[in-house]
Amino acid sequence: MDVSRATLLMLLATGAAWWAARADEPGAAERASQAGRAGWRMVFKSVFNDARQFERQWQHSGNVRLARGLQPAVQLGPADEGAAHAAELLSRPLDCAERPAGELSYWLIADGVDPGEALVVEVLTAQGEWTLLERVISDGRSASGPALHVRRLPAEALWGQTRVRFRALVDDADDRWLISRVELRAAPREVTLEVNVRPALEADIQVALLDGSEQFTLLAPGVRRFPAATRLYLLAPPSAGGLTFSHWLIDGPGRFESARGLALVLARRTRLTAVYRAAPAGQPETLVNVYAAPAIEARLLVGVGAGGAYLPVAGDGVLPCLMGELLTVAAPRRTARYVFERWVVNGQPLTPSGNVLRHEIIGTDVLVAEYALLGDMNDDGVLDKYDVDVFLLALVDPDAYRQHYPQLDRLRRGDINGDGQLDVLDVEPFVDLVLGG
Ligand SMILES: [Ca+2]
Ligand SMILES: [Ca+2]
Ligand SMILES: [Ca+2]
Repeated sequence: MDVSRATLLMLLATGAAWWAARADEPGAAERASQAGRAGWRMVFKSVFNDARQFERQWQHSGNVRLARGLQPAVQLGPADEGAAHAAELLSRPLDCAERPAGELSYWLIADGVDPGEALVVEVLTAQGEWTLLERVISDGRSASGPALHVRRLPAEALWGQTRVRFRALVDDADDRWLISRVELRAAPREVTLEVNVRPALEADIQVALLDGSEQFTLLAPGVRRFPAATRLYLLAPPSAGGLTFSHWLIDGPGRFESARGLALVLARRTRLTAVYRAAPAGQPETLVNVYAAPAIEARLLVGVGAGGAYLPVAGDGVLPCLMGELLTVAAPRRTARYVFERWVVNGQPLTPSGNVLRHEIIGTDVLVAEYALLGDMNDDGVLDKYDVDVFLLALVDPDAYRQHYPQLDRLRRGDINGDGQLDVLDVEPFVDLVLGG
């Protein structure tokens, strides 16, 4: 008994040093589990430092008790008075419903356990069966510290009442399995988006995630699952099967949206229908050309309708539209090298011109976002040594600059670091730009 106690203390001391070294960091289990899995949420966490919480979180049978080391743990075993028995630790039901993936992690020390003896880790499936996650077999050697175990849950365990079970056959007075920090994490809940077309047609719906992470074409009728609370923008084609877009129906006949572009947050299962009808007079399909000149590093954003959501389009976007439709196009105010100057609509410069353009389609329209080179203070289209004196003029004598270049906005061109001021802090980035250009 004493020997085993000494072994245990030594192991715990080793483990404590190990834990202490990581005390200020996020848990290693956390890091291991979250690597490349942004947005995963904790479903269950047990750290075994509170007896009442332990009894709420777990059922147990056999010799199972909390262990007071520096790192709190739960201990399966030893065999009381040498009587072999099954020690079992069973979590309360855990809700993993609608989670696309899940993962169990825990830390384990096998102390005094004979070679070949095993700890069995299982989860309860929706069919009511226990499925093996891991069988940890002791090699009989002393561990140098707790070891992290991470296991993916099988799909059958992703339901509303799953449970985690640890069990071991304990047959000696010094057998101890020490488990600490049990965590179950899962990917965010998913909800279903169903997109239909009326009458029964096929249509390519453009879909963009509003966080900018993804853009794709969904063939409707079609179904796709997304993490709950995903913000989406959908754009129906202007025509399908010889018919013209009329409106969107959202979750049945209750709500509708007349613009082809539809922004929504997926809070729950959602059904959308794109409704098409015979083309009304004066609303034929047309092509609209939207691009930036010169081509900038960033994308323009095009919204169809008055809604505030946009579909990113590449530098030379040709967009099928309907006559009379309202487009909202947002050009980035600036990029690392360029600054927005004005919109030119069908050859006509708009002055003054904000970077967000609202335009009603009147034909085969061409919408151009014109950009100037950041730091091109004399407006000759190049960035070179001839801009240096002019930059200094704009910096020290704004009135004189205005007299020389009445058509130019000194702040837009000269605020190189983008802090809203043209001042000495822009000198160094300006020099970098000139040398780099
Ligand atoms: Ca044993
Ligand atoms: Ca210049
Ligand atoms: Ca500045």
